[in-house]
Amino acid sequence: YVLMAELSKATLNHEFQMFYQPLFDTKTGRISSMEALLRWKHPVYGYISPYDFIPLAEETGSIIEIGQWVLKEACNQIKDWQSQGIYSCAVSINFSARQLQQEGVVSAVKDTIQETGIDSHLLKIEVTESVMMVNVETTINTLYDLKEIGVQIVIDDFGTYYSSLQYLKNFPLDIIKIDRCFIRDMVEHTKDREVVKMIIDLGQQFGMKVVAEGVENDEQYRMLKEYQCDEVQGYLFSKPIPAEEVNHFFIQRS
Ligand code: G
Ligand code: G
Ligand code: NA
Ligand code: MN
Repeated sequence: YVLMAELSKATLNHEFQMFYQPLFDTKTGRISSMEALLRWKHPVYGYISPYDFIPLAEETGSIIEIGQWVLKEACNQIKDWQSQGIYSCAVSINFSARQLQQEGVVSAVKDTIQETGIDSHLLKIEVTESVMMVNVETTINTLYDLKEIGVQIVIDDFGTYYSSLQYLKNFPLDIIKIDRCFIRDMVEHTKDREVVKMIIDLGQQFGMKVVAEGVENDEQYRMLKEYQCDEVQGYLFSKPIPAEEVNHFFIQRS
């Protein structure tokens, strides 16, 4: 696979770019935070989705270097938004399995936060259930260590894998993101709607904030407000966009 060789050069060649997708508070309608989403702008093939290159990067191990770049970039962006006085905006980054298992991941996060001088509460780390499952004991310890620094922990795509209530009970989670497949079907199907309601109630009972991802239409948004889901994210509000475009968004919406 040709891409494999090129991927290892991409960081050096500055071919990566972060996009940001806003999350909104359902009570105020304001931006609550941003999810940082990686894009690879290949000189020949154009934008390549993380779906296509993250698994590859996991395999080759270049995910570590890429992940470090993402972390740095996100922290710099937090600092940038903060210093522009626009908003004190939290940013979440996604961690893959190998990143979370990596030795020294906690100190890497800690060092980057210190170097950039941001408030650690403004950084969130998103991990899917399947990523958490890789090595449960180690994962729990790592997440506790990250939380101790002040970073917020998000469980992403919740409801799609084993969805063990054990995770919600034993893992130090701050935010739970309901997978977009339930949001997609919630208007038409009672069962999906009930799952959404259940996750919102359970998450909030456990003291977590609940986010619905993949919100694409008004009816979904209306229901989510009715069920008192804390935050929403999706194409209805904005797709992932470059940081410069987000600035404009802040001024409009907040
Ligand atoms: O942004 P998009 O929908 O194309 O993302 C596709 C997938 O890639 C999602 O599952 C998302 O979580 C993942 N992804 C996006 N950015 C990053 C990143 O910086 N690191 C990791 N590990 N995964 C990412
Ligand atoms: O796995 P994760 O939840 O991190 O994936 C994030 C991806 O979801 C991003 O790549 C983004 O492009 C995509 N996404 C964001 N909003 C929507 C939406 O409303 N509908 C769909 N289908 N995808 C979305
Ligand atoms: Na995510
Ligand atoms: Mn998700």
